Amino acid sequence: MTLRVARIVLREIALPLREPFRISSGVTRERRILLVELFDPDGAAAWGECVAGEHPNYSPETIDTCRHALKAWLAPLVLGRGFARAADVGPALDAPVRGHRMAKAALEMTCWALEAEMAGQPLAAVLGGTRREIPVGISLGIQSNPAALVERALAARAEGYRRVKLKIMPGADVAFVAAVREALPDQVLSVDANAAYHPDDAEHLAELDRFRLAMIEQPLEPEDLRRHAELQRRLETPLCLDESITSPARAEDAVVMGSARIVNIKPGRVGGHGPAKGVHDVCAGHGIPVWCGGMLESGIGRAHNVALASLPNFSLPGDLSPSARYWERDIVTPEWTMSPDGLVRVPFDRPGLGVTVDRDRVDNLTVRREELAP
Ligand code: OSB
Ligand code: MG
Repeated sequence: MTLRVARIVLREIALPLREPFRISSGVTRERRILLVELFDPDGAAAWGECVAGEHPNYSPETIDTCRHALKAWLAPLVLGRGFARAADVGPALDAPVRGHRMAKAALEMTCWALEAEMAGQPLAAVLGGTRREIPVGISLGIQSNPAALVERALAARAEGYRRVKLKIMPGADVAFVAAVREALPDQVLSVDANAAYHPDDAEHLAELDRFRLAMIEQPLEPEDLRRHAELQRRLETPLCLDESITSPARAEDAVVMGSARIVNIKPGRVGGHGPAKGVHDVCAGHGIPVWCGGMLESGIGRAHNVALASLPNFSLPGDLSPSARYWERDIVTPEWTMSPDGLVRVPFDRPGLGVTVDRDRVDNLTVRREELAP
């Protein structure tokens, strides 16, 4: 079976979040989402989603740089060409194009979905996944005061989440975490700084050690593995890296240097499912647990993340919240749900993504559509 892409449809949809989501570097109220649809010459089709945000506040890429990269450089490398398997697509994109990992991931991941569709297999199986259900954690945005955060953390526990992650930044950290820990003495808690701190803040960050956090995620700037390693030596709490981990080699560097004891894997951040599997394998080889991060994806991106998170070393709860946490209504059926004990079921009983894209709803939300062909 050869993978051939005869036509690519890029669309931008606008999907308002039910609640604004604030991280240290900015707030998101509505997601502008770039969707990718691939068609093989015989009519098989598959969907994927680009995770880039509207502003370059998480990574240098944005939805607009991704659209440009896909149209100008990446789509022409795939259109009209045959691939023996989806795993060959990533290397074909990497050879002539540096960086632009989120744009590459959108195309590469959709090729994996197409391979799964054509094989009549669930994407999770094609990726090598084994887990039938995955524990779910929630990521709570920065709130205006500790009481507001406590309220949301209590609601999250009541919903059954296996882990509650609090976004922090200077000025919204120790007092906020203290209040939540007091209200939820036994809940698995973690924090995520999205690179808001400086190496000089080590002493301040050490104040978090007393809250028994499962991890502190990405305290320092993404490039700086060495100072993460120095910080880890000063802290009891494990560090987890997100933005810093851009490839399997970088994951290996981080682990060997002692910059992280846990790794967050987002396939969109590392260039797709192929490199995400590579990061997973490197970490497994070093005894480093991983979990699947989220980028406020629609139900399409979530399908890809859930499939990936079924791989064996995803032993910690992922940011895989159900559709209703983000959207009034998702763009897939069935919508993503979570069991009362905080698990998401991997759709091993259906081929491809395991969900159906609601095409009418996507059409209604589309603000821009472009068709690419050889
Ligand atoms: O750092 O994990 C992050 C959202 C946007 C940008 C960065 C991050 C996040 C999240 C969202 O934490 C998690 C989710 O999708 O539920
Ligand atoms: Mg993060």
